[in-house]
Amino acid sequence: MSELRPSARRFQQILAEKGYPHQVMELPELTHTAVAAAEAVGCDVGQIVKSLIFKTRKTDRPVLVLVSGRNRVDTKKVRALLGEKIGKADADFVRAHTGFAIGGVPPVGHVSRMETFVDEDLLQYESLWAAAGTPYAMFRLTPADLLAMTGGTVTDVKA
Ligand code: 5CA
Repeated sequence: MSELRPSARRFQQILAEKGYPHQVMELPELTHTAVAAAEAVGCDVGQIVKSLIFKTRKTDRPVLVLVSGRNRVDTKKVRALLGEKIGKADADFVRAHTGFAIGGVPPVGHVSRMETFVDEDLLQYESLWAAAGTPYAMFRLTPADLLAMTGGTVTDVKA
């Protein structure tokens, strides 16, 4: 296997330290959007796990929403689950709390622990693909892996 770029290598190390055997795969094409990622790995766009960071309005806490590449997040549904309004996080907030830049944010291995919600639509697939540290890196996992790795709450978050 060829050398991974630094952030992808760092994420591969994080997986290994946590005892996960999953392999980070670097792709020749950009995978910074769900559609691009699905094309690059040859899967359905619904199988792409988008790792989206939101910020609670009053308390400035990061919230992680793992959503199918097919779906958009209804922030009102997340608000109802949290009991607090949320807004989109900016790039600096995402990097500060995850340790990764937008476009490569993985679902696990972040700097901060955060409340995590998992789109129930992800559970219908046999396998999923998620970002692995850079906009060129992905890894394959099952829905059960995603739940075990993140401890997220499965729920309806889609718009
Ligand atoms: N590697 C792909 C597929 S896994 C990926 O990371 N997709 S993603 O959807 O999880 O991450 C991109 C998301 O970052 C976008 O959906 C959007 O919600 C967010 N984003 C993009 N640009 C900005 C920005 N300037 N500020 C805040 N959030 C942004």
